[in-house]
Amino acid sequence: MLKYEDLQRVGAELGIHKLGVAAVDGIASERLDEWLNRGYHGKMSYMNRNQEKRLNPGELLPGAHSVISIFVNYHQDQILPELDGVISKYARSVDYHVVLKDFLHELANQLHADQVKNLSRKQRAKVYRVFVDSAPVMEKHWATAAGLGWQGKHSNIITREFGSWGFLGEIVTVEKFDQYSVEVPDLCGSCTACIDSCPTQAITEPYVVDGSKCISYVTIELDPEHPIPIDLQENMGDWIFGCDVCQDVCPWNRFAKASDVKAFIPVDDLRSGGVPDFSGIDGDTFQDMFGSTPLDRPGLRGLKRNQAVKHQLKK
Ligand code: B12
Ligand code: SF4
Ligand code: SF4
Repeated sequence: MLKYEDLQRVGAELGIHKLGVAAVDGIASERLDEWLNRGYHGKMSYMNRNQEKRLNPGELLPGAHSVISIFVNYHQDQILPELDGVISKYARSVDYHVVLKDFLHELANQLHADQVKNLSRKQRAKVYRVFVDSAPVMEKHWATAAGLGWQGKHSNIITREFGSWGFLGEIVTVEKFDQYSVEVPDLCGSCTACIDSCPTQAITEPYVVDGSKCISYVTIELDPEHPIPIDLQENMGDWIFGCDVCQDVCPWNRFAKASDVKAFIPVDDLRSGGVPDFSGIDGDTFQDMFGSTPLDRPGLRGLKRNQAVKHQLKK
């Protein structure tokens, strides 16, 4: 049995901005099924796989009893130099998967000190597992269940303290807690700012995003071998990697605080030179400049495709 009080104490000592814990429960499949049936995943075929695991953490870790969820603020308030295209705030620094995994491993180690002492790495993996984004885990569901915040109408998790500029990560554990978190209410009220301002009308109804129409999807997830659909190109504006519009307009982000996590300070090349013209850069230079950042996902080919759309629009 783990203590809720220890979870909050260790989390605060490690500098994790928000954390909570939910008891494992199967997730109802209807909304995910509907989202997939409507084709809102586009070509993200990984969203259509491993549904048993996605809906039930017990399939990822047999005997799982609790899901600890963390929220780490990445907001930066410094203004970057003139850019040849805009890169979403979340992608200007070291890849968040690395940063969050470090937080999660440290937190999990400390919390399970008694349970895992003398255990090999393989044996530990039967006690707890950590996840950030890449595994089939419904991270927003668990963040809500762990009381970190509510799912806004743009579908991201919003916290009262930091708004929505934060990454999520989880520890799934076989341990039970002496106390579980309480969910917080939805505070969107009658606001519809995110829905009204989405450049591609990707928020088809409150809380539902058609991923295939989202600028984030076409600039990051859509394989560089595929051209961006023309109707979306016309509405991409200056975005060449990700999109922050629905979060920029959210009133809950007005009071966002700059993150104290040093790893989230933008990389030198973006701070000093801004976004380069990718057509003039070779693969090695790209790796040196941006290999440690999320820009490596679409890679140089993807960024060239995206920037070409922006250049075309300016003509
Ligand atoms: C696939 C994916 C995408 C896709 C699809 C987006 C989407 N909304 O699903 C694309 C590529 C478009 C994308 C974009 C972005 N993403 Co993304 N993405 C994911 C991923 C891998 C899975 C999300 C998922 O399961 N989608 C499937 C659908 C079914 O889930 P859903 O949106 O939660 O849908 C629910 C609601 O519609 C709800 N619902 C339906 N009706 C109603 C009614 C009410 C009243 C309520 C409350 C709910 C509700 O039911 C559905 C099922 O639960 C997660 C990581 C993870 N493993 O969870 C990151 C994740 C969600 N992404 C993240 C981020 C940061 C982004 C971007 C902000 C990046 C950017 N700046 O460009 C954008 C935001 C775009 C947006 N408005 O959603 C963060 C969000 C952090 C946060 N604070 O919430 C995550 C959690 C990654 C992480 N580890 O931090 N993403
Ligand atoms: S990230 Fe941009 S394109 Fe995607 S839903 Fe939000 S505003 Fe729309
Ligand atoms: S912009 Fe308004 S409706 Fe959208 S998530 Fe923020 S508070 Fe909710």
